[in-house]
Amino acid sequence: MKKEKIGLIFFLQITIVLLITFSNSVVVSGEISEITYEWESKTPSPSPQSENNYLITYDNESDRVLLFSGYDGAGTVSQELWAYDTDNNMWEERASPGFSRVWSSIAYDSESDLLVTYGGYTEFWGTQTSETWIYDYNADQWQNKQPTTRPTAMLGHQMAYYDSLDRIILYGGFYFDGAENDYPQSETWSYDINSNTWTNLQTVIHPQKVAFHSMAYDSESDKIILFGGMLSSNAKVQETWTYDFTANNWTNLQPTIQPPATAFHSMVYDAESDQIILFGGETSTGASDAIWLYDYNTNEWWKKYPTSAPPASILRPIAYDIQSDRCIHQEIGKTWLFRYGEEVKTTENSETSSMEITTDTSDDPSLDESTIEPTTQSSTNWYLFSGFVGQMLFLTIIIRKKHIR
Ligand SMILES: [Ca+2]
Ligand SMILES: [Ca+2]
Ligand SMILES: [Ca+2]
Ligand SMILES: [Ca+2]
Repeated sequence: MKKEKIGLIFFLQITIVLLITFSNSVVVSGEISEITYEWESKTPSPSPQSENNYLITYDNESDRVLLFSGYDGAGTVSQELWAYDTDNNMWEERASPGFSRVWSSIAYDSESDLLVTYGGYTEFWGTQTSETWIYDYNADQWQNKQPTTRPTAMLGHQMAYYDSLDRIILYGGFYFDGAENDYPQSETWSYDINSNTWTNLQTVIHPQKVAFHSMAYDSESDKIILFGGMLSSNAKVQETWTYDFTANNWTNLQPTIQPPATAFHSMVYDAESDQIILFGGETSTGASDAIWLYDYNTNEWWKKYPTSAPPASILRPIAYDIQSDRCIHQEIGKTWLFRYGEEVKTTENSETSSMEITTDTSDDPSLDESTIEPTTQSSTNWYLFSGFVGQMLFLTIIIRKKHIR
């Protein structure tokens, strides 16, 4: 090898290494991801005039939150159905079924793309029904399905859609005989819209005979989670249960920490974070505005402390919009959005490689650890340096070999 050639290669290598090293030391950008959980209030107009007792769910095919019925706080129970577009912060009134529902339950069957509501009262202490109605947002149509077999007329029961098996699961509820006697239920039923069939699943083990509990389906774990509820004695329950449809089996999960005994609360599954989100309800200290998260995989509940919250309330449920990763909650004149999840922030800082950020880990060390994505700047520099030393060594050997020859 000619001396000039070796010199040229050596010069080019040094220039490249210096350029790379220099450019990296001037601008170092990184991404910090942290877990955030905050409520945000919006004032869309028009909006539903429902203060509480509304039914709410999310149609994921149409990307709309559907809110049906509800009490206006001034003596009227609404017969309206409204659809909320989270992306555009817009409510739109849709077709009314011509009746209202109180202490009923609602679920969305994603395979059939239909909303289902079963049972409840037609008014406060009106007529107790055992009707199964479906609503199709796309066609804007209601239909009374009139299945031959069905659960008893009841109130305070809860439903959740078991996505993997395409069935709506119903548990609990009270039947009132009209003479001040209530008959709490402990039956687990499944409903298949496609065949319009209710089936009593006759589980051997099941939660207590509760009403006004809450249920949500964890799609990642393929399980329904149930928490809380009220007994016929009016006592509230502090139990976390799971239902597995394939095994047709309820299990009391007995986590070490749980929310206080609660009824009239609401639970949804945050698919983005694989967490169940519990909001509100009534505890021994009254109406609550608390947010709790439950992770089935670790069997742990954690209380969260957002800086703001909607007023403490009972029977003011939330729905989860998977496309926006937001929980939607309605108060007259206000629509509240809650988000729990990772937020990625871009930083531009020459100190990125040595930066350490910690967010609120006081109540949840396992979930709130922040991570800093590119902390590899120092190692990149180290690789460049090693490469440079290696090249120097290589050239020294070649020059030495040439001299020996
Ligand atoms: Ca739809
Ligand atoms: Ca279906
Ligand atoms: Ca899970
Ligand atoms: Ca989330």
